[in-house]
Amino acid sequence: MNQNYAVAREIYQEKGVDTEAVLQKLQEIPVSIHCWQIDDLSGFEKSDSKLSGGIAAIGNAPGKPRSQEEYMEHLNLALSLIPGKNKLALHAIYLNSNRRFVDRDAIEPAHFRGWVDYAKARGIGLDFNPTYFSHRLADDNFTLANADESIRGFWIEHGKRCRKIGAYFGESLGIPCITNHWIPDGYKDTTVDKLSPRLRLIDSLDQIFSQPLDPQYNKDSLESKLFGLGLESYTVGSHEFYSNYCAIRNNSMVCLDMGHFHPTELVSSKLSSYLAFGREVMLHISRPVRWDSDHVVTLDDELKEVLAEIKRNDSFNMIHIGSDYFDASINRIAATVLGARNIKKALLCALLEPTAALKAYEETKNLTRRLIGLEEAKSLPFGLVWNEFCRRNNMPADNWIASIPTID
Ligand code: RNT
Ligand code: ZN
Repeated sequence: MNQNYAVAREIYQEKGVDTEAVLQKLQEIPVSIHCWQIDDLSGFEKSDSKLSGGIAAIGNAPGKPRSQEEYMEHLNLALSLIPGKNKLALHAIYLNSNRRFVDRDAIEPAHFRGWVDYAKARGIGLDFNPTYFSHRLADDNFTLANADESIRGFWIEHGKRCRKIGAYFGESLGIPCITNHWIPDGYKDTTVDKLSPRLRLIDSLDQIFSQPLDPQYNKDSLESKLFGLGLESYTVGSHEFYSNYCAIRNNSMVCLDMGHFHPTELVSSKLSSYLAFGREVMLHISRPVRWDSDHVVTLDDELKEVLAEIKRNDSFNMIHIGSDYFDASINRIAATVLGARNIKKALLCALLEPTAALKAYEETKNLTRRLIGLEEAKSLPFGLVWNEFCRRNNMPADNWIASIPTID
């Protein structure tokens, strides 16, 4: 056994933590890696639509894939450097349409057969995202809440088709797909009628979800947001809106994106309120810097706290972990790997936490020991366990960047 790991194992053992059991769990808990950091959310759609919807991949680092083939090479490389169990989260614009343009209201499972083969070959599951942006019918930033019935109908059809593709993923792979719906809808400036768009959104969602799908194949999540670029004043799909929709309709779960809240609001403190009602939650792990900037995820306190919450409540079957960031100012393959590894590192920290002891302090009202215990846990040698995890996955623990040829 690796000497460093042996030392770490002993140190954790003294704290009542079994690192072997932890390594096994870390191997099995899936993290859904988003496919869109690799190419700044460009996708494979044969259209010249620009990224829209109030989001932006800012930067011009060299090495952006110039073709679908190159995109796949970059994705393969990224996935080959992320240890443990993964899923891959796709967006509808990553369809394979044989060099023909297929509009969003016409996409079919067949356009994603290649991805199913890809996932099968790797033994991973797929998640899905309808693309309700970067399209001429989203130019006014209204999709499912659009007052124009034909435009709204177009996007409803897109949502319905995406759920079917999600179910196709789930059925083909034997791993449920989570289809996450995020719409940009909203206004830049002071809004007079905030209610009507929300009533239209309820109606659109009800139509999209009118066909029940086996949750073994497809589950849906609804992603709320506070504001977007050019959409600063009003967002139809707010946190309260979707929380109520999901609870009342009981046909979907909320998706909490870490960048979609007021800067002092923490996703980590929201999770238990959903668990208390037996609700599942989808997570978009992101990193906001001053705004919803979608910076590459770093191993910061809030990331560790989110993962710790899931572990402390033993809710890995209820809270689904996915990544969402896009930074075009650094190497895109490295960005994908770095953020994903940081999520897994935070997961490792959570699993290594001596939670039982900490909970006992809390139950016996020993709040001094609780705080000391939390602080001491921070300097335990989790990095040595991480290195062992990478070793067992036949992946480099450090200097993995040397495997990325497009980097200086
Ligand atoms: C946008 C949302 C959404 C997107 C992806 C591309 O603010 O976070 O999840 O980032 O669908
Ligand atoms: Zn998101």
